[in-house]
Amino acid sequence: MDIDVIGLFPEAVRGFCECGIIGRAQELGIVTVRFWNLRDFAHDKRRTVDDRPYGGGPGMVLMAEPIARALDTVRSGHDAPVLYLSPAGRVLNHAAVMELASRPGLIVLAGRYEGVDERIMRAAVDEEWSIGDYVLSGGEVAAAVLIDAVVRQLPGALGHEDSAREDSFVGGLLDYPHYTRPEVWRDERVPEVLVSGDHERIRVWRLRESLGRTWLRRPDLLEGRKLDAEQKRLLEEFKQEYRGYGYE
Ligand code: 9WO
Repeated sequence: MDIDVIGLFPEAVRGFCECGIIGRAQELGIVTVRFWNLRDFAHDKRRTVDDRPYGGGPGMVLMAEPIARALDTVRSGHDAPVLYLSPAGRVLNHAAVMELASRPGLIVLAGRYEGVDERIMRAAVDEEWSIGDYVLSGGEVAAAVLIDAVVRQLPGALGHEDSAREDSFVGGLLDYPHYTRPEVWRDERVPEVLVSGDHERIRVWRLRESLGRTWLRRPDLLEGRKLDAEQKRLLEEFKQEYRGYGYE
């Protein structure tokens, strides 16, 4: 997959893309992420990319021409839908991530200041995406989130394929709790089942914890979800134990 990031501070995204899973996916040739600075596409010596808004008001607006030139350059390499990150976009979730991960390439435009000239939005932006209902300092942060979520789902990116399938949102459940050494930390012991070596007991414990946590923290994820007999039983067990502690 080819991903191109265009903005005023594309280097802010580079750090996220050159370490960890995304960095290794690039080394393995699973994905190539390129970074394009709008100032390199300005047509004047002062490398102007923004100007005051027509109609007055605070702040600056990113000009259409540098964005158009950047897109022309990027698209000469590989054509792909142009995604713009803003709170007005379609909110990213796991299904959307999988949809984006199925594409051969992405061109991600990150805005700054008050936004971009509406004429380039109409002429060149294919899709608008949001990572949540809040306003950030720039689209770059959202671009990093989108790229990370998408690249993790590319075949081979995680190495241990099971991790992708086990990722809570693949199964539609929240994650079970994780523990590591030491076995006792400040007098708190790791749950006995996890050091029992009994893989079936561990699988059941983790499934019950995932179901229980989802019920407690994100009951909306369980709405309309068909649980099998084991899952129903385990969730009931969790609820009884939880109520047994007097929590409800
Ligand atoms: C900001 C905005 C606020 C409410 C409704 C629509 C909006 N569009 C923009 C916009 O284009 N902002 C630019 C990008 C300029 C200011 C910094 N930018 C930004 C993107 N802030 N917050 C985001 C963002 C992107 C994705 N998901 C959540 C927030």
